[in-house]
Amino acid sequence: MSILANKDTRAVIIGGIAGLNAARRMAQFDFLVNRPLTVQAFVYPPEEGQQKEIYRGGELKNIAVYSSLEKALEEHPEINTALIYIGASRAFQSAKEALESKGIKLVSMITEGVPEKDAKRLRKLAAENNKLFNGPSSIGIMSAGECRLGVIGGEFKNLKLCNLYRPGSFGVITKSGGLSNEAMWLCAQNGNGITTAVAIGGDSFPGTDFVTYLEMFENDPDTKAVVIVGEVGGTLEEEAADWLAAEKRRIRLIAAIGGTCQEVLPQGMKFGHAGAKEGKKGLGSARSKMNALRDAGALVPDTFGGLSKAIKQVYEELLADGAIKPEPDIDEALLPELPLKVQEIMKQGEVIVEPLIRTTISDDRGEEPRYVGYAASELCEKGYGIEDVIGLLWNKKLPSRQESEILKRIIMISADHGPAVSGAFGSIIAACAGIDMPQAVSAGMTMIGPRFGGAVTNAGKYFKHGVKDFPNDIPGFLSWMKLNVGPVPGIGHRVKSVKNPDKRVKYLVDYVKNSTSLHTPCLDYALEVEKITTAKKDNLILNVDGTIGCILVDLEFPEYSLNGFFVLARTIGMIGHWIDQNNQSARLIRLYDYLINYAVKEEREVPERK
Ligand code: Q5B
Repeated sequence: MSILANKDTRAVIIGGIAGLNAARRMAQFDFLVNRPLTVQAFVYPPEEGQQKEIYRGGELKNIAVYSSLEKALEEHPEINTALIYIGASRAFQSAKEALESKGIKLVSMITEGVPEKDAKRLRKLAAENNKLFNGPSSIGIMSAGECRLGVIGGEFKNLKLCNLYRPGSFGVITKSGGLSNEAMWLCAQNGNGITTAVAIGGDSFPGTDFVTYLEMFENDPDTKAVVIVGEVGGTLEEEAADWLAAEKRRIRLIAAIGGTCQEVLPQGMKFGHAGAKEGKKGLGSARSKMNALRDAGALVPDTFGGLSKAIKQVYEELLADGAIKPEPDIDEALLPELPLKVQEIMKQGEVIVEPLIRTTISDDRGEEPRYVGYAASELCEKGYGIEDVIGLLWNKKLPSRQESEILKRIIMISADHGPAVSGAFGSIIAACAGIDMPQAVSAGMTMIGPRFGGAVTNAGKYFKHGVKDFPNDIPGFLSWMKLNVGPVPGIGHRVKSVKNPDKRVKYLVDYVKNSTSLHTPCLDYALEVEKITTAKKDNLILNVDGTIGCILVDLEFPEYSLNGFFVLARTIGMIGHWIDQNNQSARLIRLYDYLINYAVKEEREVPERK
């Protein structure tokens, strides 16, 4: 058996991230002793509605966060314990609510810095409601083989080393969290382990005293002895001594008291815990506590170092009396192990995981992104530009200076073409409808397709095909296109024509051909095609998509990357249009009737339904 917590304990944690960490530690213990999750719910208003992920071994559980204790208890009536992990300013109110809640029997608080008057009020409230309030400043409660409340016990391997997977015969009561772990370890090494260990917290006015817990241990037949780790300050140890002396007790009492060093230090000095301070005239000194406990019949070693020996002595006496039987040896290898994370197993070379995706262009696992191996900041420092990053990420090659200049011009020249074109118009309508930037720009983006802007890839593809399969036969190429594809991508424009040439096209062609040494078979072929198509119709010029597509093919960019240049460049323009409309606080657009040809039926009567 155990006191305070057992396999039926179900807890709510009131608090944020620290509470989540505690819940994760508690779930490790649940896994070790093969019990259902202890933590059933969180209460933390800022994260209401969230689900917190907790692993019980390899099993993933989602624990709901509620805005109030009332709501948590409504959904989880099985909760009987509350752990307070919230800041000092709200700890009192949370603990009060928990103590006043019907189903909750035990409230344990880790919060430090709770005002003494509040701690006293909570203690009183607990007594009035016939409940237990443990803490403040308590690391928690551990019932071996049954339940862990809080982070008490430390990491998983420590739980095993302290035999906490099964009950022993020693109860533990400490003020200090750290020493509760130490005491559990000593009970495992020198005895057969613990039934329950309670850290009551080191404040001056703990919610529950030693005597209350001693009474509980006395009534727990499995607890044969209790280890108290006390310290200078307060009267809890003296009260424990009085309790022990008052009548014949079933349990043996071992007590280690910290703070005898006070004897060589200035009087009245305060130690680590808020309550660890000797009173006036040596009241509450470690020495007086030790004497009182010894006089009452407790086994009290001179120093903490003597605690091992004392526990061993009592354990052997209990064995000799037949009060306890030696625990059968447990094969540690049979105890569950926390599942390793995939990364850890991979490191050990024991598993091969097939990657879900493969990347060949960038890597962010170091201090900064590397594009095809080159650190982004180094590219900046060495004077490279956005066009070089494009070369790396889209073509896995660092362009030459001449190639970069061409790419830069392509982007600059196609960044925008006024508000009338499909893409910009789409973004403008969206902006006027109050749509946010990413969605408004996407509205424009959806326009990019075979007729508008999205002909770059296919222009590159088919002109390349022409160069290869119809090198000296442009009419043959055009017939093949008509038969197999339709309009030649990259040829034709809605408003540009031989008489109204597209200056952008002219500029790009001139620049590439006259200012660079790029070999341009694809562009040359397209210009020959243009001669034939414009002879048929004035507007069937090599358009901006076609020109860009051919130049990019000549720059050896992958075919399917080519539309990316129009997409990228035009994103700049569409963002500009969105900002522009917003700057003007533009109003919602509705088409005027005169812009619509209503080619519809005359108004008529709806026939009766048959
Ligand atoms: N015909 C661009 O057409 C447009 C023909 C053709 C043979 C062709 C059309 C087309 C291929 C796709 C393309 C990119 C839809 C254009 C761009 C960016 C922009 C936009 C901006 C910017 C225009 C009339 C007659 C018909 C057709 C024939 C047309 N195209 N024949 N090959 N390629 N091109 N798109 O004027 O005998 O009368 O039946 O699909 O490259 O988007 O500024 O606005 O920067 O924003 O509406 O520059 O050319 O003509 O389709 O009514 O055809 O010409 O067979 O002949 P239109 P349609 P017929 S650049």
